[in-house]
Amino acid sequence: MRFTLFFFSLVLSLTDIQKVSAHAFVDHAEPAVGSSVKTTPKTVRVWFTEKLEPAFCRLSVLNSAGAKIDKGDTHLDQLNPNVLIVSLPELKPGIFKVIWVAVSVDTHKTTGDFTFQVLP
Ligand SMILES: [Cu+2]
Repeated sequence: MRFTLFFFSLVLSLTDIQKVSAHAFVDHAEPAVGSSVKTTPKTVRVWFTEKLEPAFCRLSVLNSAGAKIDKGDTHLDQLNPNVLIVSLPELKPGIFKVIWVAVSVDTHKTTGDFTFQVLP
């Protein structure tokens, strides 16, 4: 039993070493990074380059006054563990900033932000 545990943790640490360079960064998003959209999106979806650890991930959406306007329900896409989703209220035209905090399954944390615009 003790040997099995030792072997298991050895395999885990080797796996860890292989993944050491794999941090989660934004692959693409909906609305797209820097885009202008005419229809108000119901959600912001962000595709990351790695599988995410949902408990430590967050998407925040701020309006141009810097107020947080998302519904605070950041969650993973049930079908794709690389995708974070947060719901939005009805948006008025303006520029919105998405701030993301991502922790990949290798426990590395990355952060960043991007904007999109809702046209009148
Ligand atoms: Cu990493």
